[in-house]
Amino acid sequence: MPLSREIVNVQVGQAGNQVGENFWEMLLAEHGLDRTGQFKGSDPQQMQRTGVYFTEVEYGGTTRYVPRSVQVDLEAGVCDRLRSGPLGSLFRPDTFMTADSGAGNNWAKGYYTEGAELVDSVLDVVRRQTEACETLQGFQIVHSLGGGTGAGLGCLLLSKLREEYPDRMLATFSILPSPKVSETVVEPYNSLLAVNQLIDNGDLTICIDNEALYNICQRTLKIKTPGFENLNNLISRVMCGVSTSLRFPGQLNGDLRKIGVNLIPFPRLHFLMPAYAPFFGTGASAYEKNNCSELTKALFDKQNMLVAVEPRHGRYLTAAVIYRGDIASREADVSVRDLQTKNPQHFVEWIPDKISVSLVTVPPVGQKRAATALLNSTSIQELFHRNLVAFAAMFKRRAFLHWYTGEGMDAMEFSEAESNTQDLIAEYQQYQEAEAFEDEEEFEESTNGVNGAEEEEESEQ
Ligand SMILES: Nc1nc2c(ncn2[C@@H]2O[C@H](COP(=O)(O)OP(=O)(O)OP(=O)(O)O)[C@@H](O)[C@H]2O)c(=O)[nH]1
Ligand SMILES: [Mg+2]
Repeated sequence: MPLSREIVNVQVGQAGNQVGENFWEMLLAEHGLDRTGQFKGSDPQQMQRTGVYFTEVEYGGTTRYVPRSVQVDLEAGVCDRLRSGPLGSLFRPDTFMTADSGAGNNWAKGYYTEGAELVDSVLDVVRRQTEACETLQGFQIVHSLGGGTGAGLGCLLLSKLREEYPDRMLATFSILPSPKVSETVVEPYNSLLAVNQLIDNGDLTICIDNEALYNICQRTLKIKTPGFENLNNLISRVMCGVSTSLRFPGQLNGDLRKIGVNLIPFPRLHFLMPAYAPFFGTGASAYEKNNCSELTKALFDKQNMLVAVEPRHGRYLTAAVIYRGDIASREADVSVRDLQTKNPQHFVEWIPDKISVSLVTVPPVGQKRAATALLNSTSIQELFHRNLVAFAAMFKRRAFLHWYTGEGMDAMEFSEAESNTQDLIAEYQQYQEAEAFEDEEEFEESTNGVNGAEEEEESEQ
């Protein structure tokens, strides 16, 4: 078996563990594994790189593939359900780390008090996993930003991992709250405090916006009142899509760092918007033929994006597209190029090869062809703006602040989170407006520079 560059998955809090359960279920199916982690598939491609997410274990004469994952929560309920559910026997029993206190929707409890008490034992479990790796590529944290545990403890873990593994990639699948899905009043506080941490400690933040998921479920999938299981199914598809080129042999496949290198022109601007195609409702055939250019167009359509912003308000800095199924490389390149030449105003001109393309022949289970994109669009500032407005309205009056200061937090940290987010928004805006050459003078300087060098060469001769 070829060398797998391992990823350690850490799922934190209710959303983290519920999404995580769905993700592992889908991953099992993609790799031909049953719910106990035994291979039942027929395609050798399924087995080649299982080592990225699974550890191979000999157990009672059979080979089992065990998720390289740690399940964390400050209350036991969700993890207990996971353990007694259909995937209960899949995970290593000693990788569940729970407490009884809960974080009660309070970021400060997750980051400073209750979470801080649990974090060292979580790191011990993580370390046991990393020590068994040959070439660890990095971590992925799955969490929501609206509650106390996933957001607070999730960010605390991120900063500890940054300290202990400074040269490994830290990716997060971060779920942003929407009033359409949840009405908890302090969510804007929790999510902005989390974003503040993610800006400085994350390498790759894949933003998933419950608002967009809800809209896709209602408008495209025609589900009247979407539940978490519906939302989480969409998230898992994207998580599988994004990691396809890490998990299967194919052209241009790589690792988390390669994804980062191609997508992130400036370290703070690492907030990516995922898109997926095709989404299909019940009744529509999963086997519908979608040609490559239709898929590509759909990925850059607002309706297929997992963040509820208007992409036309911004410009794309970079993008990565991952095609699955029988799509030819030439076909993919042409459709990506076409899209850019037809819509040049939506792409910054000063990054020439901004869309990277990967191809994997293995399609998702139940589909013939599919595509996933990670978009680095300056329009994501609208997501942070939405959060900032809700945050500022309450913070101006210091509403609910005592719950946080009661855990030892300083109001200063709220102000810092606010201004860090304002700065981030301004940075996206700055690069959105940047031209290849700011004015004619700069353009001439650059061309003179070239001519100047030539002239010099000539005079030397
Ligand atoms: N997509 C999705 N969102 C969820 C799910 N569960 C909760 N959320 C959202 O996540 C936010 C609340 O975070 P939770 O994950 O429930 O909280 P927690 O991390 O367990 O933190 P506590 O406050 O300590 O319970 C809200 O915005 C919810 O709408 C889920 O299964 N899927
Ligand atoms: Mg919880």
